[in-house]
Amino acid sequence: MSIQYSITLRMLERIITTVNKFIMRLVLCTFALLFFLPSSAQYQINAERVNQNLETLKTFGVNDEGGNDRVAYSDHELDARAYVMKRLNALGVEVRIDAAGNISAVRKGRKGLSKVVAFGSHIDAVPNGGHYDGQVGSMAALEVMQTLVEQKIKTNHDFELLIFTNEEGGVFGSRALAGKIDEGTLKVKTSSGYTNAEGVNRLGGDSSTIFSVKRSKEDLHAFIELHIEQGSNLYDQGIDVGVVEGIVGLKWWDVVVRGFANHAGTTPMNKRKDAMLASAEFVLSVNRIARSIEGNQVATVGRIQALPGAPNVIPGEVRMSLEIRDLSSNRIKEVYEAIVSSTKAIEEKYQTTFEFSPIDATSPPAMMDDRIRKVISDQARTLGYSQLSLPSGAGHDAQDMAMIGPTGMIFIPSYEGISHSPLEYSTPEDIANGTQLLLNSLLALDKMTKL
Ligand code: HGY
Ligand code: MN
Ligand code: MN
Repeated sequence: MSIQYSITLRMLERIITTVNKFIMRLVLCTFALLFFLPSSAQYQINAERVNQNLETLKTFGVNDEGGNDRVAYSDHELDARAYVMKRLNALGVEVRIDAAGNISAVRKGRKGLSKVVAFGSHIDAVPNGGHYDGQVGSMAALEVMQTLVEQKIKTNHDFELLIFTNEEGGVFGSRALAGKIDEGTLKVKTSSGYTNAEGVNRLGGDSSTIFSVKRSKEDLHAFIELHIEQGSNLYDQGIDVGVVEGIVGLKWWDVVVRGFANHAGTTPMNKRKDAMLASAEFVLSVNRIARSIEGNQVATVGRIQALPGAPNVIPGEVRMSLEIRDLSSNRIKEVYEAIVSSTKAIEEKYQTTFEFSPIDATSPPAMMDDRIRKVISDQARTLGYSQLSLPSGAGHDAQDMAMIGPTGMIFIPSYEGISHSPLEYSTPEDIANGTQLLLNSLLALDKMTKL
Protein backbone atom coordinates (compact mmCIF):
# COMPACT_ATOMS: atom_id res chain seq x y z
CA MET A 1 0.00 0.00 0.00
CA SER A 2 1.48 3.33 -1.02
CA ILE A 3 1.97 6.08 1.57
CA GLN A 4 -0.35 8.33 -0.41
CA TYR A 5 -3.09 5.68 -0.37
CA SER A 6 -2.82 5.15 3.40
CA ILE A 7 -3.01 8.94 4.04
CA THR A 8 -6.18 9.15 1.93
CA LEU A 9 -7.69 6.24 3.89
CA ARG A 10 -6.93 7.92 7.24
CA MET A 11 -8.46 11.18 6.00
CA LEU A 12 -11.55 9.31 4.91
CA GLU A 13 -11.78 7.64 8.36
CA ARG A 14 -11.54 11.04 10.04
CA ILE A 15 -14.26 12.52 7.81
CA ILE A 16 -16.55 9.55 8.57
CA THR A 17 -15.91 9.92 12.33
CA THR A 18 -16.65 13.69 12.17
CA VAL A 19 -19.87 13.11 10.20
CA ASN A 20 -20.88 10.37 12.66
CA LYS A 21 -20.27 12.68 15.61
CA PHE A 22 -22.29 15.42 13.87
CA ILE A 23 -25.19 13.04 13.25
CA MET A 24 -25.06 11.82 16.86
CA ARG A 25 -25.14 15.43 18.12
CA LEU A 26 -28.05 16.24 15.81
CA VAL A 27 -30.01 13.27 17.16
CA LEU A 28 -29.24 14.26 20.75
CA CYS A 29 -30.22 17.90 20.16
CA THR A 30 -33.52 16.87 18.55
CA PHE A 31 -34.18 14.58 21.50
CA ALA A 32 -33.46 17.43 23.92
CA LEU A 33 -35.66 19.83 21.96
CA LEU A 34 -38.54 17.39 22.00
CA PHE A 35 -38.32 16.30 25.59
CA PHE A 36 -36.41 18.83 27.65
CA LEU A 37 -36.92 22.29 26.26
CA PRO A 38 -40.07 24.09 27.37
CA SER A 39 -43.21 23.60 25.30
CA SER A 40 -46.45 25.51 25.94
CA ALA A 41 -47.81 22.51 27.85
CA GLN A 42 -45.04 22.94 30.41
CA TYR A 43 -45.83 26.49 31.45
CA GLN A 44 -47.76 26.10 34.66
CA ILE A 45 -50.21 28.62 36.01
CA ASN A 46 -50.24 29.12 39.78
CA ALA A 47 -53.42 27.34 40.93
CA GLU A 48 -53.26 28.71 44.46
CA ARG A 49 -52.74 32.29 43.32
CA VAL A 50 -55.65 32.42 40.89
CA ASN A 51 -57.99 31.16 43.60
CA GLN A 52 -56.54 33.55 46.18
CA ASN A 53 -57.07 36.48 43.81
CA LEU A 54 -60.67 35.42 43.34
CA GLU A 55 -61.12 35.37 47.14
CA THR A 56 -59.72 38.90 47.35
CA LEU A 57 -62.00 40.08 44.55
CA LYS A 58 -65.00 38.76 46.53
CA THR A 59 -64.33 41.33 49.25
CA PHE A 60 -65.32 44.19 46.93
CA GLY A 61 -69.08 44.19 47.22
CA VAL A 62 -69.86 41.09 49.28
CA ASN A 63 -73.15 41.64 51.16
CA ASP A 64 -74.53 40.23 54.42
CA GLU A 65 -76.11 37.23 52.64
CA GLY A 66 -72.79 36.39 50.99
CA GLY A 67 -74.06 37.71 47.65
CA ASN A 68 -72.36 40.25 45.42
CA ASP A 69 -73.58 43.86 45.11
CA ARG A 70 -70.87 44.87 42.63
CA VAL A 71 -73.18 46.14 39.89
CA ALA A 72 -71.52 48.00 37.03
CA TYR A 73 -70.46 51.60 37.81
CA SER A 74 -71.03 51.18 41.57
CA ASP A 75 -68.44 52.18 44.17
CA HIS A 76 -67.81 48.47 44.76
CA GLU A 77 -66.92 48.06 41.13
CA LEU A 78 -64.61 51.07 41.21
CA ASP A 79 -62.77 49.51 44.16
CA ALA A 80 -62.51 46.11 42.46
CA ARG A 81 -61.21 47.66 39.27
CA ALA A 82 -58.59 49.61 41.23
CA TYR A 83 -57.43 46.32 42.75
CA VAL A 84 -57.16 44.60 39.36
CA MET A 85 -55.31 47.54 37.85
CA LYS A 86 -52.88 47.65 40.75
CA ARG A 87 -52.07 43.98 40.15
CA LEU A 88 -51.61 44.58 36.43
CA ASN A 89 -49.46 47.68 36.91
CA ALA A 90 -47.19 45.69 39.20
CA LEU A 91 -46.52 43.33 36.28
CA GLY A 92 -45.05 46.14 34.19
CA VAL A 93 -47.48 45.66 31.30
CA GLU A 94 -49.16 48.59 29.50
CA VAL A 95 -52.37 49.25 31.43
CA ARG A 96 -55.04 51.71 30.29
CA ILE A 97 -58.75 52.41 30.46
CA ASP A 98 -60.31 52.94 27.04
CA ALA A 99 -63.07 55.48 26.34
CA ALA A 100 -65.72 52.80 26.99
CA GLY A 101 -64.24 52.07 30.43
CA ASN A 102 -62.79 48.69 29.42
CA ILE A 103 -59.53 47.85 31.23
CA SER A 104 -56.84 46.86 28.74
CA ALA A 105 -53.41 45.47 29.66
CA VAL A 106 -50.96 44.68 26.86
CA ARG A 107 -47.76 42.65 26.99
CA LYS A 108 -45.70 43.10 23.87
CA GLY A 109 -44.86 40.18 21.62
CA ARG A 110 -41.51 39.77 19.95
CA LYS A 111 -42.60 40.22 16.35
CA GLY A 112 -44.27 43.63 16.39
CA LEU A 113 -47.40 42.11 14.83
CA SER A 114 -50.42 44.39 14.63
CA LYS A 115 -52.99 41.77 15.67
CA VAL A 116 -53.37 40.87 19.34
CA VAL A 117 -54.16 37.63 21.11
CA ALA A 118 -56.87 38.79 23.54
CA PHE A 119 -58.51 37.23 26.57
CA GLY A 120 -60.65 38.38 29.49
CA SER A 121 -64.12 38.72 30.98
CA HIS A 122 -66.03 41.04 33.35
CA ILE A 123 -66.07 41.78 37.08
CA ASP A 124 -69.47 43.47 37.39
CA ALA A 125 -72.32 41.40 38.82
CA VAL A 126 -76.13 41.33 38.70
CA PRO A 127 -77.80 42.78 41.84
CA ASN A 128 -77.22 40.33 44.70
CA GLY A 129 -75.32 38.11 42.29
CA GLY A 130 -72.56 35.58 42.81
CA HIS A 131 -68.78 35.76 42.90
CA TYR A 132 -67.90 33.56 39.94
CA ASP A 133 -69.80 34.81 36.85
CA GLY A 134 -67.23 36.80 34.86
CA GLN A 135 -64.93 36.96 37.84
CA VAL A 136 -63.39 33.53 37.35
CA GLY A 137 -62.54 34.46 33.75
CA SER A 138 -61.13 37.81 34.83
CA MET A 139 -58.90 36.36 37.55
CA ALA A 140 -57.84 33.58 35.17
CA ALA A 141 -56.87 36.27 32.65
CA LEU A 142 -54.83 38.05 35.35
CA GLU A 143 -53.14 34.74 36.17
CA VAL A 144 -52.32 34.15 32.49
CA MET A 145 -50.72 37.59 32.30
CA GLN A 146 -48.79 37.02 35.51
CA THR A 147 -47.56 33.64 34.25
CA LEU A 148 -46.42 35.16 30.94
CA VAL A 149 -44.46 37.87 32.75
CA GLU A 150 -43.06 35.74 35.57
CA GLN A 151 -41.93 32.88 33.34
CA LYS A 152 -40.68 35.29 30.66
CA ILE A 153 -42.70 33.48 28.02
CA LYS A 154 -41.91 34.80 24.56
CA THR A 155 -44.97 35.29 22.37
CA ASN A 156 -45.18 36.26 18.71
CA HIS A 157 -48.24 38.48 19.14
CA ASP A 158 -49.01 41.12 21.73
CA PHE A 159 -51.17 39.57 24.46
CA GLU A 160 -54.04 41.78 25.60
CA LEU A 161 -56.08 41.27 28.75
CA LEU A 162 -59.55 42.87 28.68
CA ILE A 163 -61.92 43.49 31.59
CA PHE A 164 -65.14 44.58 29.91
CA THR A 165 -67.45 47.37 31.09
CA ASN A 166 -71.01 46.65 32.27
CA GLU A 167 -71.41 43.12 30.93
CA GLU A 168 -74.53 42.48 32.97
CA GLY A 169 -76.34 45.52 31.62
CA GLY A 170 -76.07 44.46 27.99
CA VAL A 171 -72.38 43.59 27.29
CA PHE A 172 -71.72 47.31 26.95
CA GLY A 173 -67.89 47.33 26.77
CA SER A 174 -67.54 44.60 24.19
CA ARG A 175 -70.39 46.05 22.12
CA ALA A 176 -68.49 49.32 22.08
CA LEU A 177 -65.40 47.49 20.76
CA ALA A 178 -67.58 45.87 18.09
CA GLY A 179 -68.96 49.31 17.14
CA LYS A 180 -72.49 48.29 18.10
CA ILE A 181 -73.44 51.09 20.48
CA ASP A 182 -75.07 54.41 19.71
CA GLU A 183 -76.45 57.47 21.52
CA GLY A 184 -79.43 55.38 22.65
CA THR A 185 -77.14 52.84 24.37
CA LEU A 186 -75.40 55.65 26.23
CA LYS A 187 -78.73 56.83 27.64
CA VAL A 188 -79.78 53.42 29.00
CA LYS A 189 -80.17 53.62 32.78
CA THR A 190 -78.37 50.75 34.52
CA SER A 191 -78.85 48.90 37.83
CA SER A 192 -76.48 51.36 39.54
CA GLY A 193 -78.84 54.26 38.76
CA TYR A 194 -76.28 55.77 36.36
CA THR A 195 -76.73 55.83 32.61
CA ASN A 196 -74.03 54.11 30.56
CA ALA A 197 -72.61 57.54 29.65
CA GLU A 198 -72.42 58.61 33.31
CA GLY A 199 -71.09 55.21 34.29
CA VAL A 200 -68.18 55.01 31.86
CA ASN A 201 -67.09 58.48 32.92
CA ARG A 202 -67.06 57.28 36.53
CA LEU A 203 -64.80 54.40 35.48
CA GLY A 204 -62.31 56.74 33.84
CA GLY A 205 -63.66 56.32 30.31
CA ASP A 206 -64.88 59.17 28.12
CA SER A 207 -68.42 59.09 26.80
CA SER A 208 -67.69 61.97 24.42
CA THR A 209 -65.11 59.95 22.44
CA ILE A 210 -66.59 56.53 23.07
CA PHE A 211 -67.23 55.57 19.46
CA SER A 212 -63.48 55.74 18.82
CA VAL A 213 -62.90 52.48 20.70
CA LYS A 214 -64.34 50.44 17.82
CA ARG A 215 -61.88 47.79 16.67
CA SER A 216 -61.58 46.11 13.31
CA LYS A 217 -60.81 42.62 12.05
CA GLU A 218 -57.25 43.82 11.49
CA ASP A 219 -56.81 44.26 15.25
CA LEU A 220 -57.62 40.78 16.53
CA HIS A 221 -55.77 37.51 15.94
CA ALA A 222 -57.94 35.59 18.41
CA PHE A 223 -60.01 36.07 21.57
CA ILE A 224 -60.86 33.50 24.26
CA GLU A 225 -63.10 34.00 27.30
CA LEU A 226 -63.07 31.53 30.17
CA HIS A 227 -66.39 31.47 32.06
CA ILE A 228 -68.42 29.35 34.44
CA GLU A 229 -71.08 27.36 32.56
CA GLN A 230 -74.01 28.84 34.53
CA GLY A 231 -75.94 25.70 33.61
CA SER A 232 -75.62 22.13 34.86
CA ASN A 233 -74.39 20.09 31.88
CA LEU A 234 -70.76 19.83 33.02
CA TYR A 235 -71.63 19.53 36.72
CA ASP A 236 -74.26 16.82 36.23
CA GLN A 237 -72.02 14.75 33.98
CA GLY A 238 -68.82 15.30 36.00
CA ILE A 239 -66.98 16.78 32.99
CA ASP A 240 -63.93 19.02 33.47
CA VAL A 241 -64.36 21.62 30.73
CA GLY A 242 -66.80 22.77 28.06
CA VAL A 243 -65.90 23.91 24.56
CA VAL A 244 -68.57 26.43 23.59
CA GLU A 245 -70.21 26.00 20.18
CA GLY A 246 -72.18 29.24 20.12
CA ILE A 247 -73.84 31.86 22.33
CA VAL A 248 -77.53 32.67 22.31
CA GLY A 249 -78.73 36.09 21.20
CA LEU A 250 -80.90 38.08 23.57
CA LYS A 251 -83.32 40.98 23.35
CA TRP A 252 -84.83 43.14 26.09
CA TRP A 253 -87.93 45.31 26.17
CA ASP A 254 -89.54 47.69 28.66
CA VAL A 255 -93.22 46.83 28.96
CA VAL A 256 -95.63 49.40 30.40
CA VAL A 257 -99.20 48.40 31.24
CA ARG A 258 -101.66 51.23 31.83
CA GLY A 259 -104.96 50.87 33.70
CA PHE A 260 -106.58 53.26 36.14
CA ALA A 261 -105.40 53.94 39.70
CA ASN A 262 -108.40 53.98 42.02
CA HIS A 263 -109.47 53.39 45.62
CA ALA A 264 -108.88 49.76 46.61
CA GLY A 265 -111.71 49.80 49.15
CA THR A 266 -114.51 51.55 47.28
CA THR A 267 -114.04 50.33 43.68
CA PRO A 268 -116.07 47.14 43.13
CA MET A 269 -114.26 44.17 41.65
CA ASN A 270 -116.12 44.43 38.34
CA LYS A 271 -115.30 48.10 37.84
CA ARG A 272 -111.53 48.00 37.99
CA LYS A 273 -108.87 48.66 35.39
CA ASP A 274 -106.16 46.88 37.32
CA ALA A 275 -102.78 47.08 35.58
CA MET A 276 -101.32 44.52 38.00
CA LEU A 277 -103.96 41.93 37.17
CA ALA A 278 -103.31 42.42 33.45
CA SER A 279 -99.57 42.09 34.14
CA ALA A 280 -100.08 38.86 36.07
CA GLU A 281 -101.86 37.39 33.08
CA PHE A 282 -99.10 38.71 30.81
CA VAL A 283 -96.37 37.00 32.86
CA LEU A 284 -98.24 33.69 32.56
CA SER A 285 -98.73 34.20 28.86
CA VAL A 286 -94.99 34.88 28.26
CA ASN A 287 -94.18 31.58 29.92
CA ARG A 288 -96.89 29.68 28.07
CA ILE A 289 -95.88 31.01 24.65
CA ALA A 290 -92.15 30.31 25.13
CA ARG A 291 -93.03 26.72 26.06
CA SER A 292 -95.59 26.20 23.33
CA ILE A 293 -93.09 26.61 20.45
CA GLU A 294 -90.74 23.70 19.80
CA GLY A 295 -87.09 24.59 20.49
CA ASN A 296 -84.78 25.84 23.25
CA GLN A 297 -85.93 29.49 23.34
CA VAL A 298 -86.47 31.09 26.74
CA ALA A 299 -88.52 34.15 27.74
CA THR A 300 -88.57 35.89 31.11
CA VAL A 301 -90.23 38.75 32.96
CA GLY A 302 -87.51 39.55 35.49
CA ARG A 303 -88.44 42.99 36.78
CA ILE A 304 -91.81 44.39 37.79
CA GLN A 305 -92.96 47.57 39.52
CA ALA A 306 -96.53 48.59 40.35
CA LEU A 307 -97.44 52.27 40.57
CA PRO A 308 -98.25 54.09 42.68
CA GLY A 309 -97.31 51.07 44.81
CA ALA A 310 -99.54 51.34 47.88
CA PRO A 311 -101.63 48.60 49.56
CA ASN A 312 -104.82 50.68 49.28
CA VAL A 313 -104.53 51.75 45.63
CA ILE A 314 -105.43 49.64 42.60
CA PRO A 315 -102.27 49.80 40.44
CA GLY A 316 -102.80 52.27 37.61
CA GLU A 317 -99.52 51.43 35.91
CA VAL A 318 -97.08 48.53 35.89
CA ARG A 319 -93.57 48.59 34.44
CA MET A 320 -91.94 45.29 33.55
CA SER A 321 -89.02 43.90 31.59
CA LEU A 322 -89.27 41.23 28.92
CA GLU A 323 -86.28 39.19 27.80
CA ILE A 324 -86.16 36.56 25.03
CA ARG A 325 -83.14 34.40 24.09
CA ASP A 326 -82.34 31.91 21.38
CA LEU A 327 -79.53 30.86 19.04
CA SER A 328 -81.66 32.15 16.15
CA SER A 329 -82.68 35.80 15.72
CA ASN A 330 -85.74 34.69 13.73
CA ARG A 331 -86.93 32.56 16.62
CA ILE A 332 -86.59 35.52 19.01
CA LYS A 333 -88.73 37.58 16.61
CA GLU A 334 -91.31 34.82 16.31
CA VAL A 335 -91.68 34.49 20.10
CA TYR A 336 -91.85 38.27 20.55
CA GLU A 337 -94.59 38.63 17.94
CA ALA A 338 -96.62 35.85 19.55
CA ILE A 339 -96.28 37.54 22.96
CA VAL A 340 -97.32 40.94 21.63
CA SER A 341 -100.32 39.51 19.86
CA SER A 342 -101.41 37.69 23.06
CA THR A 343 -101.74 41.05 24.83
CA LYS A 344 -104.73 42.08 22.68
CA ALA A 345 -107.03 39.75 24.63
CA ILE A 346 -105.51 40.83 27.97
CA GLU A 347 -106.05 44.51 27.12
CA GLU A 348 -109.70 43.85 26.39
CA LYS A 349 -110.30 41.65 29.41
CA TYR A 350 -108.87 44.14 31.93
CA GLN A 351 -109.49 47.44 30.12
CA THR A 352 -105.79 48.20 29.98
CA THR A 353 -103.15 48.99 27.34
CA PHE A 354 -99.71 47.47 26.72
CA GLU A 355 -96.71 49.32 25.31
CA PHE A 356 -93.42 47.66 24.33
CA SER A 357 -90.17 49.64 23.90
CA PRO A 358 -86.92 47.86 22.96
CA ILE A 359 -84.05 48.45 25.40
CA ASP A 360 -80.74 49.02 23.67
CA ALA A 361 -78.96 46.08 25.27
CA THR A 362 -79.35 43.57 22.49
CA SER A 363 -76.79 40.93 21.59
CA PRO A 364 -76.97 38.86 18.44
CA PRO A 365 -76.48 35.08 18.52
CA ALA A 366 -72.83 34.20 17.81
CA MET A 367 -71.15 31.00 16.69
CA MET A 368 -67.65 30.35 18.05
CA ASP A 369 -64.76 29.96 15.59
CA ASP A 370 -64.25 26.31 14.52
CA ARG A 371 -60.45 26.59 14.51
CA ILE A 372 -60.37 28.00 18.04
CA ARG A 373 -62.82 25.33 19.21
CA LYS A 374 -60.41 22.72 17.84
CA VAL A 375 -57.40 24.34 19.53
CA ILE A 376 -59.23 24.38 22.89
CA SER A 377 -60.38 20.80 22.42
CA ASP A 378 -56.87 19.57 21.46
CA GLN A 379 -55.28 21.37 24.39
CA ALA A 380 -57.87 19.97 26.80
CA ARG A 381 -57.07 16.46 25.51
CA THR A 382 -53.32 17.03 25.98
CA LEU A 383 -53.98 18.18 29.55
CA GLY A 384 -56.06 15.06 30.18
CA TYR A 385 -59.30 16.95 30.86
CA SER A 386 -62.65 15.42 29.97
CA GLN A 387 -64.60 17.75 27.69
CA LEU A 388 -68.02 18.46 26.23
CA SER A 389 -69.01 20.62 23.30
CA LEU A 390 -72.06 22.72 24.24
CA PRO A 391 -73.98 25.93 23.49
CA SER A 392 -74.18 28.87 25.92
CA GLY A 393 -77.60 29.95 27.14
CA ALA A 394 -76.04 32.95 28.86
CA GLY A 395 -74.84 36.03 27.04
CA HIS A 396 -71.13 36.88 27.07
CA ASP A 397 -68.71 39.53 25.86
CA ALA A 398 -67.34 36.81 23.57
CA GLN A 399 -70.40 37.16 21.36
CA ASP A 400 -69.51 40.72 20.48
CA MET A 401 -65.81 39.94 20.20
CA ALA A 402 -66.85 37.30 17.63
CA MET A 403 -67.98 40.18 15.39
CA ILE A 404 -64.42 41.54 15.41
CA GLY A 405 -62.38 38.37 15.00
CA PRO A 406 -61.96 34.63 15.64
CA THR A 407 -63.38 33.92 19.10
CA GLY A 408 -63.78 30.94 21.42
CA MET A 409 -65.03 30.19 24.93
CA ILE A 410 -64.07 27.71 27.62
CA PHE A 411 -66.57 26.71 30.30
CA ILE A 412 -65.90 25.17 33.70
CA PRO A 413 -68.59 23.49 35.84
CA SER A 414 -71.01 25.55 37.95
CA TYR A 415 -72.15 23.93 41.19
CA GLU A 416 -75.63 22.52 40.49
CA GLY A 417 -75.82 24.83 37.48
CA ILE A 418 -76.71 27.76 39.79
CA SER A 419 -75.82 31.26 38.60
CA HIS A 420 -76.88 34.90 39.04
CA SER A 421 -77.30 33.91 42.67
CA PRO A 422 -75.19 34.18 45.83
CA LEU A 423 -75.01 30.37 45.69
CA GLU A 424 -72.92 30.42 42.50
CA TYR A 425 -69.80 28.26 43.02
CA SER A 426 -67.01 26.51 41.13
CA THR A 427 -64.28 24.43 42.76
CA PRO A 428 -60.70 25.73 43.04
CA GLU A 429 -59.57 22.71 41.02
CA ASP A 430 -61.95 23.49 38.15
CA ILE A 431 -60.86 27.12 38.22
CA ALA A 432 -57.19 26.09 38.03
CA ASN A 433 -57.91 23.63 35.20
CA GLY A 434 -59.77 26.27 33.24
CA THR A 435 -56.96 28.78 33.72
CA GLN A 436 -54.33 26.28 32.56
CA LEU A 437 -56.43 25.44 29.50
CA LEU A 438 -56.85 29.15 28.76
CA LEU A 439 -53.08 29.72 28.87
CA ASN A 440 -52.27 26.67 26.74
CA SER A 441 -54.92 27.51 24.16
CA LEU A 442 -53.76 31.13 23.86
CA LEU A 443 -50.13 30.03 23.43
CA ALA A 444 -51.14 27.51 20.77
CA LEU A 445 -53.12 30.20 18.90
CA ASP A 446 -50.14 32.56 19.18
CA LYS A 447 -48.04 30.07 17.19
CA MET A 448 -50.54 30.00 14.35
CA THR A 449 -49.51 32.68 11.88
CA LYS A 450 -52.96 33.01 10.33
CA LEU A 451 -56.43 32.11 11.53
O1 HGY B 1 -77.37 37.71 31.31
C1 HGY B 1 -76.47 36.97 30.86
O2 HGY B 1 -76.68 36.02 30.16
C2 HGY B 1 -75.06 37.22 31.23
O3 HGY B 1 -74.77 36.56 32.39
N1 HGY B 1 -74.76 38.57 31.27
MN1 MN C 1 -74.09 37.10 34.25
MN1 MN D 1 -70.78 36.57 32.78
